[in-house]
Amino acid sequence: MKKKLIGLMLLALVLVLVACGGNEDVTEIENQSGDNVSSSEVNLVASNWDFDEDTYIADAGDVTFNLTNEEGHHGIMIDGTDVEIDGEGSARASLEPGEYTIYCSIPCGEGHDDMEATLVVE
Ligand SMILES: [Cu+2]
Repeated sequence: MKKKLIGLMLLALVLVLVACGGNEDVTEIENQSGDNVSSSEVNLVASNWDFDEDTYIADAGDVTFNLTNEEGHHGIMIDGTDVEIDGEGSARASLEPGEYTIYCSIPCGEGHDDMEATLVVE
């Protein structure tokens, strides 16, 4: 993870030196590394009876999950992982690339069974 970041920084530095005055390239690299940092964190917002996204995407490795309840009282558990949050809070796990299913972990009412989302770890 850190090696990747250092690699990106070196690449950005080389591009800055090579493309002297080419501002567009520099901006692109900055955006790229910004995305990489933020995708190790997954923010979920639960309401009655849905999550705010159908699919969440994260980088393989350590991923932090943050759950907020916008409406109702919900939790999450993620199939094949130790991740479980009851109500609001955070959990962290080291994840291999793959596709996982996120479920609501709290019987929250009539739409509980529909509360599913997909997590894609790349
Ligand atoms: Cu539920």
